Order: sequence, then structure tokens, then C-alpha cells
Amino acid sequence: MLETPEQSAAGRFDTVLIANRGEIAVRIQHACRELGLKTVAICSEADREAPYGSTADRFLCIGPSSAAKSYLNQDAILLAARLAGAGAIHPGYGFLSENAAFADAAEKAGLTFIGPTSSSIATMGDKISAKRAMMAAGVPCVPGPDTALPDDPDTIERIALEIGYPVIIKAAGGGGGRGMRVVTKADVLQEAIALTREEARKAFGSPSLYMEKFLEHPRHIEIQVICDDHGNAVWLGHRDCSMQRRHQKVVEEAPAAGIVPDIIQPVGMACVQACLQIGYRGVGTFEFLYEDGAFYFIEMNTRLQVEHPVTEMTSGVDIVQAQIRVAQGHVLDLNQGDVTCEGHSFECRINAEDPDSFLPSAGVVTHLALPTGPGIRVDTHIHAGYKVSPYYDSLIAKLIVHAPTRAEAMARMREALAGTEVEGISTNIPFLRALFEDGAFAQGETDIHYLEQWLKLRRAA
Ligand code: MV4
Repeated sequence: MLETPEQSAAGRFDTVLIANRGEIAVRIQHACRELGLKTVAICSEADREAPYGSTADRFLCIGPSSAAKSYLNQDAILLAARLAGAGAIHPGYGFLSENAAFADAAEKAGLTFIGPTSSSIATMGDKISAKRAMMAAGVPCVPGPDTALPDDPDTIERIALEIGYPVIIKAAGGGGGRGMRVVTKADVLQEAIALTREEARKAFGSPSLYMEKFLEHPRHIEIQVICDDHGNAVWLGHRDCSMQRRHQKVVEEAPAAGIVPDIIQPVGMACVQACLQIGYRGVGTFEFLYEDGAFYFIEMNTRLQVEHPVTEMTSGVDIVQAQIRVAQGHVLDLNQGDVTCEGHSFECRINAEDPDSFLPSAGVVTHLALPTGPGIRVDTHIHAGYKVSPYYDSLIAKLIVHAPTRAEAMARMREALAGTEVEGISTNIPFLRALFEDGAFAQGETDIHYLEQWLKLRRAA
């Protein structure tokens, strides 16, 4: 039965269009079906055989294989929602999940966008306005002004001296490692600014930059929040995402090793206060750098994240279902006192890529064996016979484990990786197995540079 725009706009929808693909499309579909909602799956030509197509109530091919003409094609997605009678859109992560214009267009089409308001997305998408909002809310930030760098070279020079070298220059429209440049001394500052401004203009359509103190050996710690439309917000613990290569996370864990509750709790509560202050709705992640016992806000992600399962395993909260229920207008059925984070969880991103060069590896999966057993979860869309296409990111599965302690969770991940077999394509499983044998990683508290240093040493050996 088609829903009226008024009905769906009020969040009383019974059908969700999942505007994504791969493992997150499977994950969201499970959450919707458990909530008794109907689902509309979409695909590009390359994903016509996707398994989640057969379990959805409707399955629409919306365009050619290229993401620009399918998963990023706003008009095609909104038309599919209308034709299939969907009352809501879940964007997942990546693609249009942090596109304020799409969120706005969906709401204007009478659909519920399962996410924050477009204005929250826009505010956090501009890294300067995000920092300003956080500073106003008392969230600890990296030293540096919450205003765009002016054009005047003398003023820029003065700002850098006030911060103290080394400094990092970032694009307001950047994020996730794009549009950044480190400057270690004054005599190259102006040239660095000019280069970064030009790159920002080309990549993000805005030359707006800001400057911060460059932290040399931080860890990347993030805090998960969930907020409803009735003035309630909770934080669900924290994650360590420092194990990354070229800004691509490889292994994530919850909680971060060696961070005691007494120092993270005030930060978690500051994030909750910030959410209430800006009227945030849905799930969100506050990204921090952690160095010498102090936290420094760098960015807020206004979407469900790839690594949400490690927080689900430790908090026991189904984050995707909570996100959907909040979008339906329900009051958050969680208060901070209910949130207890137990044990330790790791997630390994299994990628269809060469384990040494990290180059993507497309092809047909001829054999697949996945681990089972206590404290093991696999989020995936692939199966034996599945054709891994070259059009999208290389993530084919997420292997998640949970155990009472970090050491037990490491042992469980080693055993789970040993029981994970993917043949027919190359994967990073051998690399992950080696990483989970590494002593320093086992010790914990490695920083954001560790993995790239470890890879250099492995290659030199
Ligand atoms: C920084 C930083 C050091 N100091 N900002 C990279 C992506 C984006 N999240 C911000 N990033 C960084 N910002 C200051 N003031 C170092 C990084 C950084 C990084 C941060 C988190 C995880 C991995 C990273 C890899 C390289 C650089």
C-alpha cells in the first residue's frame, strides 16, 4: 500500500529503501526485517545478482555499474523509492550518506531520511563549522582557531606562531585525510597554504582552510553516540581505529586499550551535551586524536560507520535498529545508566585485494569458508560463486570477534582468521593473520603511524 507523503514524513513508514550495496545492505536489511519493516533493495547492473536482492520485498536495478550513475544517482534513487512505495531511505555509509543535498531532497519528496537533518550534515561536513560547534559545546579540540584562515600572509604567519610549529593545514571541505598538509617551519608556510588552497578549491569546490597544532604520534579514538528527536542522547563507549593504511581503516577495536573510564567519561558526556546543543538526531561518531593522556576533537561523522559492530558487541545495542527506530520518531529506549560496555571486540576488514600490494582483486569466489563459534560474527554479502566487481570498494566481509578481555579477543581473532578461507580472488587475510601475530599490536596502544611503519619493516625484511 502506497504511503501518503504526510504519513512517511512523520516517520510512520513501513518500507525502507536501502540506498547502498554489499555487506551494509545485508546488515540494514536484517535490521529492517527484524523490526517488521518491508525493504526495497537497489542495485547497479554489476550487482544484479546480489544476494540481498532475493530477500528484499522489491529489488530495483537503478543504473549502470559506475557508482556515479547508480548508487550516487540521487534522482534514480528517489524515483525508485516512489515507484516501490518506500516511506524512508537508509543511506548506509559512503555514497550519499553524508550528502546534505540528498537528505534534503529525500525529505522534500516526503520520505524519511534515516539519518540526521540535512543542516546537521552540512554543519559537520564543513570542518570549521564542526570545530566551532564543538568548541562552543566544550568538547576538547586541537589547538588552533575555529575560523577560516584569512588571505593576509602576515596574519597567517602570526596564527602559526601562536599555535607553534609543526602545524597542519586542513581544507574545510576535506575530511578523512583529504586536503591536509603538515608544515614544520615558517619559511615554507605561505607556499604550503597556496598549494593546499588550490587543491581544496579543485577537490571540494571551496578554498577555505584552517590550521591546527600537528600532533605527531596520536591514536585515533572515536566515540559513538545515538540521539532521538525528543532531547535524549547517549554515548555507547569508544573505539580505537588507529590501525589504518593511507587513511583506510584495517582493524578496529572497542574499547581502546589502556584508556581508563575516568578520562574518557567526561569526553563521552561532552559529546552527548554537544548533540543536545546542536539538536543532533540519529547515530553519529565523534573522531578524536589521543596523545599524552589528552583528547582532541578532529571531525564528526554523521553516518553509520563501517566499524559499528565492535560497539554493538561490547554494548549489546543493535545500533542499526536503534537508528531506524529513532527515525520512526520513537523515544530512545536507552538511558546512559543502561549503557554498560563489556569485554573487548575486534573487527577485521576482509578486502578483495592483493595482500602485499593492496591493489584491488576482482573475480569469482570459488570457495568460501567462514568461522563460527562463540563470540564470532561475520557481516558479508558474498558466497561461493559470487563475482567480486572492480567498480566499488574492495570490502567483501567484516570479521568481528568478542571476548571478555583484549588478549582473549586477539586469540579468538587469530583462530577466526585461521578458519576464514576465500579462494578465486586475492584477499588481505594473510596480512591480517600476520598482524595479529605482531607483539607490539598485541601489547596495544599503537598509534596511527604504526601499521605503515610495520609494513615498511616487513617489506625490508
Ligand atoms: C590530524 C593529525 C595530526 N594532528 N590533525 C587524518 C584524517 C582526518 N581524520 C584527520 N587526520 C589527521 N588529523 C592534527 N591536528 C593526524 C591525522 C592523521 C590521521 C588521523 C586519524 C587516523 C589516521 C590518520 C592518518 C594520518 C594522519
